[in-house]
Amino acid sequence: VNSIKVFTAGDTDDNIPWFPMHVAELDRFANQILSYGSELDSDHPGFTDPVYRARRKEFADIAFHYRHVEKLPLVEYTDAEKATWSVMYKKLKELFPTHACKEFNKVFPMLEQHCGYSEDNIPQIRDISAFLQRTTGFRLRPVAGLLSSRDFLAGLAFRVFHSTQYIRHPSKPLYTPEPDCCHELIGHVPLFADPKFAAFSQEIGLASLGASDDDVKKLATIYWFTVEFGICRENGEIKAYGAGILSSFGELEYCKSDKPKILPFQPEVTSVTPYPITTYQPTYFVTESFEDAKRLVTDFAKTMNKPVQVQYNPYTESVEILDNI
Ligand code: NLE
Ligand code: FE2
Repeated sequence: VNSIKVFTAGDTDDNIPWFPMHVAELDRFANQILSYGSELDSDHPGFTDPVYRARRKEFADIAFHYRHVEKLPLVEYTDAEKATWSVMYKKLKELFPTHACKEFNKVFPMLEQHCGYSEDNIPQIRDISAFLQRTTGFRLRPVAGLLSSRDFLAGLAFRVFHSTQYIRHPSKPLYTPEPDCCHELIGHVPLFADPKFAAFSQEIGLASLGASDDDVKKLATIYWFTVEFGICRENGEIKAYGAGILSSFGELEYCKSDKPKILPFQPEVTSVTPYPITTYQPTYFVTESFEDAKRLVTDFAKTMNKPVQVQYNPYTESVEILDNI
């Protein structure tokens, strides 16, 4: 029998890593980013572009100061930014019918209808988040830079997706190793409107709460090979559902070529497979269905030996710790 004990933040045992208990506690992550979104590496295409760098700082500052109680920030994009979006959008749209999974292709027209998706408009996270809340309860919040895997995955437990708002540098529209609004809004958002995919994503997040560093790393790798770079088969044909593929014209074509290695999604294997972050993936894992993938993650989480088991309560928007008696 499971009885439910309601904890508040900081109440958990000292040897369990801290995790948010209520969705508003995700605010704590807003200011603990690993690198601020405006600090570009020397090999970044925007490194020597002062206009781009200043813009990145504006976006980072908006996210740094955002709090859960506030309305999501609206952004006015410049003509140059819209032009980059437009290039991406048109090219990707050509490939979606043949290269994206059916769940993606079902949602995409709804986003065009309800959320301002079009080749001349970069949609606003405020509108998208409202749409997602009505469909699966997912929502977006802006993020100022790179979060730790632990913090990022914890968001998913609450059906919250941390989303960047800036756009990639115009010199490299068809592939960037870094997430940007094209990647988040075109790659991730459509699938978060699918109930089964939403449940699968949340499952990874719930498994991460209170997990050891080692287990968080494994879950982050599972996240990478599914939510970011997952593929599936439809009538024997490879289709992409991972956001990192769906937002990159180059990788979307590549994933269906004979170059990558394709293996079945198996958490024990997938969670320890190394991957590059700045090139196309040499290996993809195929999932049978989102329900099946969720079941595999649930089973995998049971082998993790976590000190606490949690469940999400959508009425209170909090997680509850289950006491096994
Ligand atoms: N490579 C992807 C793109 O160009 O949109 C972004 C991947 C972010 C993990
Ligand atoms: Fe992503």
